[in-house]
Amino acid sequence: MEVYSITINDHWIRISKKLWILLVLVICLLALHVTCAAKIQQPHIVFMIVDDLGWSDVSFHGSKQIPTPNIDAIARDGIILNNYYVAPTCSPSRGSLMTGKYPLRLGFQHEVIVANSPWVAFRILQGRISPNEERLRFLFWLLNGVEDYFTHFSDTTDMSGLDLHDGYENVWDFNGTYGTELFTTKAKEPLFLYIGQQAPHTGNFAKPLQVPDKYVKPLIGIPDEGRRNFCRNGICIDHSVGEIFDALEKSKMLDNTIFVFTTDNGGAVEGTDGSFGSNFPLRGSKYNLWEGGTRAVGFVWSPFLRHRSRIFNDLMHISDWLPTLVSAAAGTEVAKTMKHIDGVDLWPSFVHNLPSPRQDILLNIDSVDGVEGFRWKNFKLVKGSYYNETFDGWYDKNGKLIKGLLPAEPKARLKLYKRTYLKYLKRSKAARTLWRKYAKDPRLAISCHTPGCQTFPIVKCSRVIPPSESTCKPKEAACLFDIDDDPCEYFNIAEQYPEVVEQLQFAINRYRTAEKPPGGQPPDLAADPKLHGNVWKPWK
Ligand SMILES: [Ca+2]
Repeated sequence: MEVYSITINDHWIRISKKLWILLVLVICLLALHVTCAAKIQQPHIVFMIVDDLGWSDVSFHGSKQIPTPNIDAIARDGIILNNYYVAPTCSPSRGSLMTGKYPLRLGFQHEVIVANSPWVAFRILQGRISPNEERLRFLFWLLNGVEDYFTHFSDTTDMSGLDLHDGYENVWDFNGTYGTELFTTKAKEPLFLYIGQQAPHTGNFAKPLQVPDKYVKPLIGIPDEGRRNFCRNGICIDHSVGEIFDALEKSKMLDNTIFVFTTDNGGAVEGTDGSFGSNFPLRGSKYNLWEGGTRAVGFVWSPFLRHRSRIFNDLMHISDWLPTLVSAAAGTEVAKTMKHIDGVDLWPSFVHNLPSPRQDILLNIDSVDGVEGFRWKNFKLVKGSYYNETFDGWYDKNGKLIKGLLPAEPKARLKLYKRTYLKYLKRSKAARTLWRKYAKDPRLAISCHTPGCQTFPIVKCSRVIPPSESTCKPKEAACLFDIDDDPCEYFNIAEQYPEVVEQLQFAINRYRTAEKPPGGQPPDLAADPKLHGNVWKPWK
């Protein structure tokens, strides 16, 4: 099994590289072992993680601003993950993905690990992959969380330099090539393909939203310029998904492929980080534990999934991908041998339409900021608040703070949108591929295979937004919500269910001793690209 890794983003390359090596080696070795022993057919795994895509930044969640027909077509023919959680920022999510562990076990529970911060695993970049591991190929990647989409230079407050790499080589000759298209081109020869797309995260702070003119047309109806430009980034991602899906079919690999799509955290709202994501109607934003920060866009598609075109309402956490993909590649018995992880093998649930064995999720314990959260069945507990309660409110479809009553959508506009959307969906590359190959029409309704299941992955809440101060003061006491009945976290029910609060608090405390000291360190001036030929690279 050849292994490729494209673009590693968002301040975490030092640890991620090591962890990714571990992940792919584990999967490859286990898969190889079982293939030899039992002649199991190995799947191709295509794993795409996108950066800062919010709940309402895809049209299959109901967004009428970002048409994502390719993403929607595959999601609607696959399994849509409707109670799927990630960390509220990049480093912890990606750390969990690589290790199958909760971020607090990695020292990733507090803030992101920035590119010029010393990190013990950093030396892994210094050519530690031996010639015997040459089949483990790392192609294009970038080190920082932000960079120019065209020049591929990354700027921090005090430092600037090229941040585009092919293995251990610096890549200078793609100046002018748009980032999303560059990585898509590089991703067309997969077997085990990890694609960490740069978008829709903002570029450098001086020019955060960059997109070629050809993506401008479909979104001229969005009045807010920042949101409009952010949406164009979302269209780029959709285009990328369609291209890769098409390439899989042309390479005759689709029949044997598992395709995973996930975001790494909720959308950043109101211009935070220069971004204009939307998590509507969920509460909060990137950086916090409300649903808007942690309930993620995600789906899995594969011909191996016998009951497709359905919504998976059971709990899932990003740490589950490691044992789940090991299970898919090597069998459930091999996945069971993975010890000391928090992730749960969901492959049998996906393939056989079984309930998830996962009953709870530790959302985080950050002792530095005093923020913690836990989901158990339908209940969710949140305690503490980041950034002095700045992101504790509700934000509309443009990522703007909602005050009072939410305006209703004009009916005529909804009709027009529906007609246009169905056309987009039918004409998308992914839909045409699904029709040609499997006679599947993604415009058809999602089916239900279990009693009480949903057929539409759209969260709806009351138009009346309660004042957050009156319902929940998470800095003073833990708040409790029933997410099944109240997905928008309007109503704090901690006083009605003190025994549930106590039980969830007890569950959190069980993890407290596992919390490692946060790994982020102050920037090291020796990391300055000026000292290394204007390139972001290992400096120690
Ligand atoms: Ca992110």
